[in-house]
Amino acid sequence: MEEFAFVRHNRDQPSGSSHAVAWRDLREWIALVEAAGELKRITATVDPIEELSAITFLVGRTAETPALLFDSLADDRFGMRVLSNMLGASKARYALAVGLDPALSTADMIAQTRKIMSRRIAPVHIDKRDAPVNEVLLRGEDIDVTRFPTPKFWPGDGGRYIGTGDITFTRDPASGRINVGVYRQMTQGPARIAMYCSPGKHGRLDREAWWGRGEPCEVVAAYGIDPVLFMVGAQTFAASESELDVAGGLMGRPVELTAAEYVSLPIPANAEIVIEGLLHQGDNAEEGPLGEFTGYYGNVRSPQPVIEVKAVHCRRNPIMTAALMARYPSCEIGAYYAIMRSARILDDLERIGVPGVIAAYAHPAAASGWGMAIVSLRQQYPGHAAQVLALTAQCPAAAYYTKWIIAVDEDVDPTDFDQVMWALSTRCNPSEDLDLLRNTWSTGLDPSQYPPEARPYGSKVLINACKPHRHIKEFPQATLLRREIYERVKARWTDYGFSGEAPRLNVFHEDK
Ligand SMILES: Cc1cc2nc3c(=O)[nH]c(=O)nc-3n(C[C@H](O)[C@H](O)[C@H](O)COP(=O)(O)O)c2cc1C
Ligand SMILES: [Mn+2]
Repeated sequence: MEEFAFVRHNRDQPSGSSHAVAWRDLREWIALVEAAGELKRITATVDPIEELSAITFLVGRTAETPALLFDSLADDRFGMRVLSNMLGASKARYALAVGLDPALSTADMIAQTRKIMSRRIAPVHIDKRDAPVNEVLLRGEDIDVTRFPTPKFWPGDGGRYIGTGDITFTRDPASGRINVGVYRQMTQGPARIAMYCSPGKHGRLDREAWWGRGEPCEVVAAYGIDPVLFMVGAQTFAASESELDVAGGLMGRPVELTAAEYVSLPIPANAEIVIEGLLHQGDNAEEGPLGEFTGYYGNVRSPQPVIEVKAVHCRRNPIMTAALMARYPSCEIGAYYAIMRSARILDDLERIGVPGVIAAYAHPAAASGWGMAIVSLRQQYPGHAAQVLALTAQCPAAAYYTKWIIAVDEDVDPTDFDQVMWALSTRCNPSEDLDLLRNTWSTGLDPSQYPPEARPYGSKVLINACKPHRHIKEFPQATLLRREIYERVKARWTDYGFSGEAPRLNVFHEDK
């Protein structure tokens, strides 16, 4: 296929570790997910204004949701394509992006993610002439980003959003660290794009540091990008750390960068669409609202800094990556986000040193993994569950937004909602087992509080759904199968006339 045929001189040998992922760029990853039956190509001409997002939303309501590649967009003079639902609710596409086995259970994927997310591999620089992103280069009068078939997602959105499934590079002027963040960007004019970066985000801290020196802030943004750079761009790492090194670690090989035309920042060499530009202090434009991951319109329209676009790089027939923000499971922030956030909660609890923690899950249906965290533990001493609840509630990975923190025993799998409901309904006595934390770290995007000014302060409920420790010895036995009987039934499964394999069990009856 022509679109997968671009070959660069030095791209055959994966450098770095032997765990390198089986793709080089977005196109190779698309080929991989297509071979796995995880891609749907839409050849009918689709309007990027509300129709593309409507299709993405509706496809995302069903259980198996493929990534969607829109080949033909109305009024497109650029031969552009749009990829939506890149990762979404699919654990398989996440696995294919980071080189894990798509058949792993969610709990095993979280455990594997902890390993690969702790690796760091620094990026490498390749020659401009070898960078696929330089197939097309536009400067000066030739730049007109309003010609791109950029989506408008929801009826109440403030405009067309070129940047949703994006990444943005900024540099800390003091340390030189390059940050990668996913920040929404609304098209304003041929060479003007407004960017919303909320307080405390590293892109915003970098911008303020440059302005503090009286200089404009250089920006590089990619609007068609591979899934790993997109995923790490949307995770919070230490302000001093570059997400480029984390992306290298996840891929098992370095991110490839190349020199830009105008700014001193590098650009991602294998991206589909990249802009270079400057943020000038005081140059603002009205931005927002945008339908958000909460399933509501978030911030009101407000003036936000504008990127003055100095250069556009793209591949021929570039693929824009567009992230629909909506209620789960139609939201781009889905399985991958839940897995990564859960991995980081477990990392935090391990660092603190609390014993007995088995597993954790931040289910994506809870406002894209932000609303709830469930942790399982093997209770070892009085107050153990209360300790795990309090530490989970305020550990860096879980503190933001999370309203519901639930502790369950080791026989309950936090990734299985049916089991969690069972524990809540049989081991939790609300008058004894609920505690509240008030004035906690939250966000203006949580619509549940009034007046809206109160919203940055949240509250949390700690729910102990473990067996009551005081009565743990006399607590009734759960009805479980005897292991020998289970093994026998499993071995004879097809003799009974059932197809496939017997369901997996990992807890069994023990004689008291
Ligand atoms: C699709 C998507 C859109 C996002 N939009 C924004 C945004 O407009 N502004 C913002 O501050 N954060 C946004 N985020 C969250 C940030 O990407 C996230 O907080 C990330 O940690 C920011 O990087 P930083 O920690 O290096 O600042 C978005 C995340 C995703 C996945
Ligand atoms: Mn960062």
